[in-house]
Amino acid sequence: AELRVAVLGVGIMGADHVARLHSRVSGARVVAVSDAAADRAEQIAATVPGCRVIPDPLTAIADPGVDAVVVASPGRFHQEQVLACIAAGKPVLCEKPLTMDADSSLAVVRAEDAFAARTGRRLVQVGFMRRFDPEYAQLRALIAAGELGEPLLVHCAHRNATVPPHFTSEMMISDSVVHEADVARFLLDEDIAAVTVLRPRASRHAVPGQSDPLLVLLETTSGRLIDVECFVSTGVGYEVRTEVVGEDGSAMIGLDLGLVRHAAGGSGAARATGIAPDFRQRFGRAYDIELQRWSDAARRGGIDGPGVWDGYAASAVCAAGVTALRSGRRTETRLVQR
Ligand code: ISE
Repeated sequence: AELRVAVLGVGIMGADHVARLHSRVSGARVVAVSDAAADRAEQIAATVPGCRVIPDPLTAIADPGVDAVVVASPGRFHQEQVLACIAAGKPVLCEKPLTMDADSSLAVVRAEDAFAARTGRRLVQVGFMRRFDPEYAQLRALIAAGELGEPLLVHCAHRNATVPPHFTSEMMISDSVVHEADVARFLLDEDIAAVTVLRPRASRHAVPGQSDPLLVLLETTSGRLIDVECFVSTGVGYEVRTEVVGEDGSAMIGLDLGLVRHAAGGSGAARATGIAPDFRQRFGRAYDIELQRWSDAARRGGIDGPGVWDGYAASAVCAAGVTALRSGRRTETRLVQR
């Protein structure tokens, strides 16, 4: 039978997932949407025949006509909504971050562990879509096959053209660098032990009072280093690059072929240089693969991708990152024993 999906939160990402589930994912149907903005919910529901608006997200989760849930609401609502999905025994794809801090992520880990102990099934997948991007998968396979020798360093650039005016430097860590926190764990198969954040001179395009760009240094448990340039007001486009440097070679993904210089100046420049305007284009294929695999797994009652532990580990890195940002000091990550 078709998977009947409720999408909670239909902002940029949620609306994109509704369109994806409707037109590109097979075996799934969006039957309900929910959003704090009623007019937005109506507008998105109208794009899918038979899709209802259920204003209260917890009512949508409990609805007997809903088999599985996509959580794309603002991060502060994730914990309550994901816990409700676990209580209802419904598979959920939760956009990153899993929750707003490490303790609340750990609470979700424990709730899902209890469910898994009873049923043998995992219910919560976290929306780290880069794991489904063919280039990232290729890079991981290259490392795993030993083709680069021992990986030693990872250089990352994470740039957005613009972010909304409420986007703080803390959010640069917890909403943006959270992806690199997961990518580092995914590529290197180990945890992040410490975080340091440097604040270079701010761009004049930075949200007033915020430090943009940031330079974030992640240290893995075995002593590998990952540097992340996070710059969210470049005016150029969406640039996400990752280069792994190993003992026997290096490999880089996310390059726009044939380009040397990227000038600011709006969409024209971005289009001329082949840079994606935002994550929906750059990771469109990754999202399609992610949602198809999630939906196939959800029809069998489970998940197929990064789970709550990955969400918790990333939350713990971001918590250390926010402390490091505020204090200017190297901050160790605190993870409970798995
Ligand atoms: C956004 O929430 C994302 O997840 C994007 O991938 C990231 O590039 C952006 O900085 C975030 O705001």
